[in-house]
Amino acid sequence: MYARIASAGLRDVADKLDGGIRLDLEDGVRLFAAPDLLAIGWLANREREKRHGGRTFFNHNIRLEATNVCVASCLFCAFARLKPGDDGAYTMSLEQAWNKLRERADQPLTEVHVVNGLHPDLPWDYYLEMLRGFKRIRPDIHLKCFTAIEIAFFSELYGMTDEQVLRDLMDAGLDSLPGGGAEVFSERVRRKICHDKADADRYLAIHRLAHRLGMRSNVTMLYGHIETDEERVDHMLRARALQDETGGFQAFIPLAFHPDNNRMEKLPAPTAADTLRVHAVARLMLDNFPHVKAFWIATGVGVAQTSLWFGVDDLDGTVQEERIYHMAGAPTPEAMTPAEISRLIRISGREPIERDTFYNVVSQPA
Ligand code: V47
Repeated sequence: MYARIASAGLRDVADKLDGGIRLDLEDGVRLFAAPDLLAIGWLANREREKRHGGRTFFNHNIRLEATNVCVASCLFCAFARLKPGDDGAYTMSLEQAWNKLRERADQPLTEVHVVNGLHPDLPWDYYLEMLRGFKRIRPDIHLKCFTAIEIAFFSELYGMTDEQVLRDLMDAGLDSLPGGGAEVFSERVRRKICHDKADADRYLAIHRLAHRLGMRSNVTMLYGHIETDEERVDHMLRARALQDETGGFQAFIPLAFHPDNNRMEKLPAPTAADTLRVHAVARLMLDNFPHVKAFWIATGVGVAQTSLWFGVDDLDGTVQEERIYHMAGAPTPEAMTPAEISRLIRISGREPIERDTFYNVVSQPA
């Protein structure tokens, strides 16, 4: 393989990785430009196996989107509706939200992942009470809720500091933050695709604060639209720099852009080859991130399986009732059982491990 790495023009990158020397912006851009995808996959797989061997993580979770009313106007979004009465707009009552958990009393779920629109007129107590209710129904459930964009929005809407917002939510039961809303950190890209929500510095500042308050979080990257290779690598490097400071990130999650029913629908969806490359480059650049996750809803199941040989060690979870991707045209199922995910991992030649949100082993399916 070393001959192949050399003929791919990546000998010096392999040498850096062997010597424990960090890759820089220029290395990352070259990894995106080099034609030999398998050489890059091989390098990323080596890093993955160094950390995790063949172990591949997933969790038994549900997704809840309590409202799609959203004052932001992200061009890529097919989920949001601007005002409460608009066609297709919905906001769950607290009872409806809690019922999503009550209905699954028979499932050994370990996590609820909540992502909402930025609703302009719900009371602060709606969110606090939602979390308290989930913990009343299932005291042991992990609540991974609200992107940093939602946290920034709450601070402005309710006139609080980010720290007050996070502390109130933690008191009500919040356990960690998901990685959504990061999109691409580049100011140029944000101006074009999501100009009216928190910028990259604010996003990262909220994660820094969450880590300081003792929470863990993830960070995503929405790829395959107007961003350049350099902007992808810059995004990874900004996440890596914060991880150097805090160590609070668990997973980096590239999210494949889905072009249906949104204002960027003229763009093609990213190819499978690009998806594999993005995950592989993330594994190579992000030497301080324990996990690289492929969100199977976004990548498609087959590509997610293949990605397990391109640097990925985590497939998110069972998910259930995902709306953001399905409204943007995702053809994947809306849920998988733990047995189905385990089988998909196993037939990819990897070892399935059911984890909790902190990557503690819950079970090792046969
Ligand atoms: O922030 C919205 C993305 C994200 C589209 O932290 C789209 O464990 C593609 O962040 N095409 C929400 N992407 C989902 C998310 C996530 C998913 C899985 C695990 C975790 C985690 C977080 O979905 C949004 C946005 O970047 N998104 N619309 C679209 N048309």
